[in-house]
Amino acid sequence: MKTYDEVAKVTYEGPDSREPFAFKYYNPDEMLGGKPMREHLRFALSWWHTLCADGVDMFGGSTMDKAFGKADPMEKFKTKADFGFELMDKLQIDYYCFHDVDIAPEGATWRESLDNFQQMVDYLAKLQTQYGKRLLWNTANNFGDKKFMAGAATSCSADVYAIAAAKVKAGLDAAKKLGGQGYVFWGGREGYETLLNTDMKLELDNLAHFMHMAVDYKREIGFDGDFYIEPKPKEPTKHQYDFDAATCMNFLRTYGLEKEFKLNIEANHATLAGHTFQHEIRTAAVNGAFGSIDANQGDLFLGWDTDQFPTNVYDTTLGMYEILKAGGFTKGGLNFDAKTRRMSNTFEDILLSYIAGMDTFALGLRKALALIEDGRIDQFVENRYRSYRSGIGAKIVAGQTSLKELADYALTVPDFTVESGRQEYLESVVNNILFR
Ligand code: XUL
Ligand code: CO
Repeated sequence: MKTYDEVAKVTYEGPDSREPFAFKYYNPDEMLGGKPMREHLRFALSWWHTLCADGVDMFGGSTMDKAFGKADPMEKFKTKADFGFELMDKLQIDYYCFHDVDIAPEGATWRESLDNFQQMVDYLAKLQTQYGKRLLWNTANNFGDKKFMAGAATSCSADVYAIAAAKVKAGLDAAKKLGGQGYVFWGGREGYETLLNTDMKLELDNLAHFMHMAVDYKREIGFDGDFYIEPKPKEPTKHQYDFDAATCMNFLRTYGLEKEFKLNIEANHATLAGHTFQHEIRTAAVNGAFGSIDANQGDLFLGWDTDQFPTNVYDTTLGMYEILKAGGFTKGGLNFDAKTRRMSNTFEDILLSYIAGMDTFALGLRKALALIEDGRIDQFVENRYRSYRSGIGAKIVAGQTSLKELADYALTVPDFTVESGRQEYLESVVNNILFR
């Protein structure tokens, strides 16, 4: 196998290729369903997992050195950035995503941290122009530092609330400067461990005020990216306020924020909430809030966020099917919120993992388009609900009937029959498309 440095660019060689550092399914400029694959998929590299995570887990230290041979903090982060852009270039990835602390060293004071951050934003701006890459979204890490132990916008401390706001303000200024396509709010520690010490109503109201202030600031500076909430049910807190897509929609509607936010759906967060990836995308879409995706997969035997690179084609096919049905991405994309396993600890593994993840979504896209073109699934669903297209059903859909009229109608129905849902048949249709 080649070394990292020997791979100049990962290109498409097709499904018969045995070259590890080649795409088997992702052919960026191939036109599919009216647009190039790269525009369907809008892949993004995650700064935190790719350039910062070094294999540390609860039981052991790092297995990979990501200091890039630099001791000086600013030099280290500049080298990380150089490496990140080179990597995107090798992998033909057009976008990237970061938390504030992923791109710049934290100083001894907030003023110093802000200064470092702003210097690094300027540095990224130069690299973006040089490499022709774009920012999909950025966010604030308002959960890692000790001061955020009780949350950020739901902290019991007003001072912590203020520093969280300062970090989001700096993030929005950066998003505006870098031409970001979006800004993400993941409620890192916005939740609780026990109600015995928690004023839930105050925390939720404060969180809503925070979001409204962010919307006001976005308008004030003319940032035209999308705002996303990223649902997650648990971890780090036992109960997160942004549990799943439906809970987030309820929060947004309760506080009059639903027109200002979309959702960033993460596959591993969906399964932690006891939902499929498809369920969460569909829920976002039917609520008019489909925005972006954090592409990864979990391990269904484990109860935590393993953030693995996606390799399950069944899931990416059904995920891409939902995304296509939702109209595809506008400002969102597929951000690999995924890290190589602790034992996959070489830079070659980073390339191989991205290739695996990108190919799995590319294959998912091809198969999802094939499912739609095949038509059996869509026709089945359309036919299944045909009773709502005429007569009493059409009146129900139009909201033009009443309990009284339906009660009278029910008396005229000779027999109440429901056709088979044909689940196993439909699952075999998916297999037929996948494996031909
Ligand atoms: C955490 C997670 C985050 C968000 C951004 O589980 O997914 O990395 O995507 O803060
Ligand atoms: Co995520």
